[in-house]
Amino acid sequence: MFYSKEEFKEEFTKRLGQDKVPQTAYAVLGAMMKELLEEDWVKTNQLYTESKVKQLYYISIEFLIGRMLVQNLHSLGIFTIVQEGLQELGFNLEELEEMEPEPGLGNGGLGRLAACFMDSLAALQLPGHGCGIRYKGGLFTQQIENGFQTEYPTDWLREIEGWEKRRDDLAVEIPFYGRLHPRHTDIEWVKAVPYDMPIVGASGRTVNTLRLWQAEVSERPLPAYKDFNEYTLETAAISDRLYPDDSLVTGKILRLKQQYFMCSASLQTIIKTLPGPVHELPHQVAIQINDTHPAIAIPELMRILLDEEGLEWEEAWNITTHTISYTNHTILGEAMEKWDSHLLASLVPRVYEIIHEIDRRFKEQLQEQVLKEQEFKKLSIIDDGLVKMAVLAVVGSYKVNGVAELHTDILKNREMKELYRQFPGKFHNKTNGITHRRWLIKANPELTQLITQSIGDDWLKKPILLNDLNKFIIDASFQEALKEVKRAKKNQLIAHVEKSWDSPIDPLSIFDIHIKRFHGYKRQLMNILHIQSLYDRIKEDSTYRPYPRTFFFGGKAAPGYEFAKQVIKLINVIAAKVNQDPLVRSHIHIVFIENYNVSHGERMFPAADISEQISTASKEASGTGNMKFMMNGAITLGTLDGANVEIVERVGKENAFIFGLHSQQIMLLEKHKNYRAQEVIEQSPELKSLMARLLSGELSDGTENISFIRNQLVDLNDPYFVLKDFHSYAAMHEKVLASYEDQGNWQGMSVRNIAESGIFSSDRTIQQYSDDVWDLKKILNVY
Ligand code: 4GP
Repeated sequence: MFYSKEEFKEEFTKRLGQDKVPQTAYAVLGAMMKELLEEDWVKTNQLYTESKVKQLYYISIEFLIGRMLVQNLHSLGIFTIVQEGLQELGFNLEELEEMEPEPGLGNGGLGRLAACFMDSLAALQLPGHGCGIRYKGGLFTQQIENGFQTEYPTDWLREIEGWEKRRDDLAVEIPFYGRLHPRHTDIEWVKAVPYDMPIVGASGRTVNTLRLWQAEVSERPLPAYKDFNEYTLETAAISDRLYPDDSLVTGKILRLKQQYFMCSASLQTIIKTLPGPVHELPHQVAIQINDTHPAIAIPELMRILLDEEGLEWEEAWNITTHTISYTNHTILGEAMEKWDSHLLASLVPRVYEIIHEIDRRFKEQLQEQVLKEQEFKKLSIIDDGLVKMAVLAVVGSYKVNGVAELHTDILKNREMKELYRQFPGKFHNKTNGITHRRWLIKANPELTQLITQSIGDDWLKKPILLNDLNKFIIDASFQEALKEVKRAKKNQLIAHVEKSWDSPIDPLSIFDIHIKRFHGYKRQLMNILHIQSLYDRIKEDSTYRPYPRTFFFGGKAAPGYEFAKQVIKLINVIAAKVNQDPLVRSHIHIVFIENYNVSHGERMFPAADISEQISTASKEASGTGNMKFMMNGAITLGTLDGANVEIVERVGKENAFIFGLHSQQIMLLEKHKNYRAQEVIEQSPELKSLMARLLSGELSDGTENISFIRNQLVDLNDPYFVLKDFHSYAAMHEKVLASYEDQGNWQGMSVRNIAESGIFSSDRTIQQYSDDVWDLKKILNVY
């Protein structure tokens, strides 16, 4: 360990030798970091084993962890030493950080939440680990070519000078296929090899583990019917890509294989390393399943308990339903997984048999009640030849939660109404959170410093203390300093973006940022249509010369999601037109950030003035980007959806820009089917003209086919209410402009947002999960 800059420099120089290129410097620094945390990692594990404390395993198909180097420097409390030391040796830490590939282990909110949770567990010194898949390629790399999203394979593992440790000694075998009777034979075994990544707790010595499984060929004999080459390819595919295309049955099989692979490997290891008898499992282990992807853990745990541990059904079921808990992250039907029974029965025959039995027993219980056919159907795990994983997840776990108050209410009263009636005690809310260590301390050291100068440094460990900033709301010098920070962050973002974006960005403009996956309900379409209407207005009305705004977009569309891809194209077409127009471009400017990822986010959240959170009310389960913006002083322009509702409750309506239909209104329109998009268009000359030009192709560059956008807005009657909310959205934008003119008030709003953001730290969320669901004890790694 080095305790001073001088010690660091000495050690670093010694290891670097004569080879002073940044690549070597990066490798040396990485190696030093790994050594530094190794001892704490080993000790933490020993401590957990010896003290037999209850441990949490968080199983998730995604972990969007972002780069680790600088985060780990912060956690180890040596960031400043290293940064300054490197500088004195002629290296730039930021430049070295850029060499670290971004782990491609996640897609969006679900995976980033899992990463924040890992960070908070370690920071709170709680014994909790992640279990996932070590995708070779992860999610695709997005490039914008001629305005279109094109997808390229990502190969982050090839480059990484890893933080991970391969653990051959802990490999396990996963059974696929085969015949069950008289006993399970003809199995295709797949070997699961764990790669462990350290998750370093903030300024503590706790180092938890993110265990990622890689699929490899097994040494066990293959069944006679199986071709070895085919088997090898199929095996490698399991840990090759995140979310393989599932439009064909081969893709569906692969997704299911991934899920079973991840769950079986994790559970086998958990059971194998259990310190006590297996019936004590619920006291020794908590297993959280992140959405339905790991729901197959429920029958798999049953399989292990019944077949390998020899327990009776009742006991095994009792253990399982006191060990596993489930978080739902979305009410979108498309994301509530349903698997074809035949597929399950063929791929994992014993697991399917168990699901069947769980369903049979549950239905038997239900027979004792008077239920309508529709209710019974909703409660069926197996229905119409499909296995409904969300129902299985609820029936098989002891706690079920939504991720924001509104979302949990919708689950209880609508989406899972029937299940909630059966199991009222299981349902609870845990509003999401974000780690302030990455999203404020790391991403925005300038703001961190300002806050610490103003209220001391206790907030670093207890982010709720950001509340103390409320006393600076009308403090002119604090406001001035905050403005300075924002300016600096905008300039840094510009410097970064301008390398790849060829039209200059005005640092004095309002930065209005919309970054998230592309999806109909997230309504990037509404944003771009509004920008087009601003363009028209500037051209037509010589008195309309609004304060300059830069609209940023970033995010990926799922490869098979044509509508979302057309929205990306539309944004880029309109961007080209707007940015080239000498009159318009001094008022509005559009920037599309290619291949948006965690590192981009770290630059964008701190630079934002406006946080676009404009989903159709009731559709966004929570959102976490909204919290990252807020913590960095941006003001929410949004609907009353997801956690926006709780943000507005904290800051007050006057410190946010809220517009649009409420969730109740949306749900009523959906229920009664009495929304007519065409009528809305007819009543608005502005929308009429916009739509006519959009649908005629005039807004596109002639190469683009907007049939999916047309289909959504016209044929499908605008299911996300883009047209219905358009005018209130536009009006709120005007209010933003007016408010920005009063800088004193604006800065006050910004302070208020930061001051109230502490509650949205994932430390709060994790503590609540721990208290209400997992029952973990804080363990100090002292030696
Ligand atoms: C996301 C939700 O869309 C988002 O609202 C929420 O904040 C996030 O999970 C974390 O809870 N869902 C997904 C998904 O990313 O794949 O379903």
